[in-house]
Amino acid sequence: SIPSESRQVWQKFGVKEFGGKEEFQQEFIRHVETTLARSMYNCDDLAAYQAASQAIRDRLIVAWNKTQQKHTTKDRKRVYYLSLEFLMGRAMDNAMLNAGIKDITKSGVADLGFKIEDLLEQEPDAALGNGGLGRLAACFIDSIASTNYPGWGYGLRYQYGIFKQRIVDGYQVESPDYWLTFSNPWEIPRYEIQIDIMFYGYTRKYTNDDGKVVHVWEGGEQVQAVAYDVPVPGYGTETTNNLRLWASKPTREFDFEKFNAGDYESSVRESQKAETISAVLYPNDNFYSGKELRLKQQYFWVAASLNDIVRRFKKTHRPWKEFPDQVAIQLNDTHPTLAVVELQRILIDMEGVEWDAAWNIVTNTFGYTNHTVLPEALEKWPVPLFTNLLPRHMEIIYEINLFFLQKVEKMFPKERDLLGRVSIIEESSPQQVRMAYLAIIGSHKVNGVAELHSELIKTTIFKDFVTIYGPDKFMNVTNGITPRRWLHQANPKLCDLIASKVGSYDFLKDLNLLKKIEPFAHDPKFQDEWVTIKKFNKARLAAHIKQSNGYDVNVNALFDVQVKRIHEYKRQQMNIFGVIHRYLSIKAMTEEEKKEATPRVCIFGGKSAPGYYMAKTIIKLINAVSEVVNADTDVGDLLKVFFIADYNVSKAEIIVPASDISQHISTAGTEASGTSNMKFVLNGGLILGTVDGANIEITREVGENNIFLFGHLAESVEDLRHKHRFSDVPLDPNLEKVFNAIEIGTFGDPNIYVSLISSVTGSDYYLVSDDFQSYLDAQKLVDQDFKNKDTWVSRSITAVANMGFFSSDRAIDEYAESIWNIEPIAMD
Ligand code: H53
Repeated sequence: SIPSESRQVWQKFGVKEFGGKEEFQQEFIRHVETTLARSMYNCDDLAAYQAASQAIRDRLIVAWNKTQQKHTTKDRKRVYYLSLEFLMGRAMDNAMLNAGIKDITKSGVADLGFKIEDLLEQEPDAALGNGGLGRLAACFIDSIASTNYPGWGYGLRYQYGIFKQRIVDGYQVESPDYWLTFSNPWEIPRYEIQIDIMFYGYTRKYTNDDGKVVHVWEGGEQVQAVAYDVPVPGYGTETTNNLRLWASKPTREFDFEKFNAGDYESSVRESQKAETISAVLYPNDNFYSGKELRLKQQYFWVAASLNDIVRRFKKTHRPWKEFPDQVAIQLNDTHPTLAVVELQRILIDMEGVEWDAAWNIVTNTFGYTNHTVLPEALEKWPVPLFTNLLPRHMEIIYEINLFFLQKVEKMFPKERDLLGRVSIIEESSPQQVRMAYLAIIGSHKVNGVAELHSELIKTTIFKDFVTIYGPDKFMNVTNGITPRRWLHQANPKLCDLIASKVGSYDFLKDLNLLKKIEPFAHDPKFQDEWVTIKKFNKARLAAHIKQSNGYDVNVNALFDVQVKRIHEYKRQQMNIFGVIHRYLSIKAMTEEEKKEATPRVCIFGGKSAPGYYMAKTIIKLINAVSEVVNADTDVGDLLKVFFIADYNVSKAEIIVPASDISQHISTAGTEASGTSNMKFVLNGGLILGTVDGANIEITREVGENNIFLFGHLAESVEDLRHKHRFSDVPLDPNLEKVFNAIEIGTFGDPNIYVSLISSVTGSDYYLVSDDFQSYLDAQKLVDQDFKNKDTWVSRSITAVANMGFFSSDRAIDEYAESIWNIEPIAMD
């Protein structure tokens, strides 16, 4: 370290955070002229965005350094959030807001000849996630920083994020998302942090001089993990946490021999193979696909992260048993479950800790969040594949399983089937490693993400584990969203209006303060302003639709939105069948009836997994209906249908504030929580939804008059499915009309939709027919209620006023208190 006599010089010239506009401008120009080697004569929007983000980034780094120093000297327990996805979206606007420099940068760039909005548009989304799970991780790290908790995120630095979606001839076409073309100003490469990671090889054991059996894993392939740090600034605090993303590189010695022998090509090929590990995000949401490269990604990321965490702990020279007092690790779904095994391996094989003591440390360190009950999403790795890639880990899993099953047998000696049911190894052919069971056994707490979901996991997929561990190990933490991005950034005008009544912007930190607008729900002036802002947001979306889909839309129509990943369980098919039903009804209307009808704009958006045939067919149908309906002059303004291509975080920021109604209509019991439901209501839209996931708690908070619920309840789903399987359930008559229209070719070649229709006329696993009438009834109510403008707007205001509970700050406080046992560290 630096000798004390030199420190003065360091301190004298230490970089300070810029405070005012001029300092920002100075930094901006310095970056244009030096970092980018340009000048005022060739500085376009892209260069200006880059210079501005460099200046802002420098400021974040100063705060980041202070925070990390503070956290290190305070020496308190930290949380590490392990997530294979962080769906961050754009960083610049968020960084300006959280750092409190939005106004100075805005007017700063204006003086220099730029519009801040144009610069913000230059930034590509950091789209390192698929959907809800990845976006939740992004909201959570924002909240961890904003509430001053010491915490890091660990993930993978994919070179390709979620694919870009285009619509060609009504079909989804994917193209790669190479988001790093112009380099990424928001990351700090840490080339000095390199960690060797091994795959394959073999295990061997021997007895050492002390008579102890030692296990070694050797002879495998090595790759290197390099760290890239992304500063995560908290809102209204100096706390700036870290998101560390790992990239894979070939090791220095990589195929040195081949290279030396002149076999350059195959040497280079091998080294490229190392880089593919972190190259691309798997594009499945809520679906497990057992690819070896995916397991490699998981181990690569988990091993690098644990090596890093352990190294940091060892610097404190504490005894191992204190590890859980310093470190909490949260497993975001089962993707990082290998961390349980890797920590046990480090402790017993590398650090010489006894098995039981090590296992105690492990289980006290980890918490596991389950995000789904869908069977097709649960990870199960084939034992042969696993054994080949990670032979030592497989041995350790067998041991963990053995000790666990011995314990269960002792507790329930008469329950012969129980052991097979809870075993980590499924006795199929080939055998499979059940990752969720491993995560439960390796953690001290298991949580679901909304009340219904947390009850469901206790009574269905993890029932036996509740019997074994008792109910206290299982809990609920209802998801939340960050009001910084999903209110301030997406809807600045609404934010200003709310602030005028709350008296400050403090609701961005304490969302319960929204309650203060409730008294104005019936205030005509406030209502007027509320409606004007909604119109403004609808016009903004209309402009986007004009640009992307080429149509003018009527901003006075009811904007009805369903944007999320396309999945049968989310039932976009039910929505589009409902749209067809509406279309047929309009076609049958008299002119008089048409005058009474409520005009609608139905907006869809979302990506399908590239290999998901049924989801792709649903997208095709939406586009086919859109084409027919929008061109039908009989219909006019009464109905318009749009599919907005390439739905992502930045588009959500435009779409969400513009909705009057958004649809969250999953089959009851299938959507663990949903988080876009929260975003829409927070922005003054009402929900049309099923009694599922967080819709239930939203209803509790905003009141059942302020939400449109319909459909069967989760408790009836099994019975209904049973009926479909074992008897002839008649198809809903309105749905039958819809299917007839499709089958006679109203929307083009009916052959395309045969399997989609028979998925409903057959077993109807997602109960589309069972819920269809109830769905249409709810839609009818929406049409009627929307005509009564005064009540509609007061419901919208009341709903927003009661959304405080859904801040991710609240969710993080609950995790911190009941799972992580960590406390905030104030930055004074
Ligand atoms: O996680 C969200 C939930 C949502 C759930 C989603 C999710 C994924 O996006 C991917 C995999 C998975 O197991 C779950 O579907 O209901 O809101 C965050 O908890």
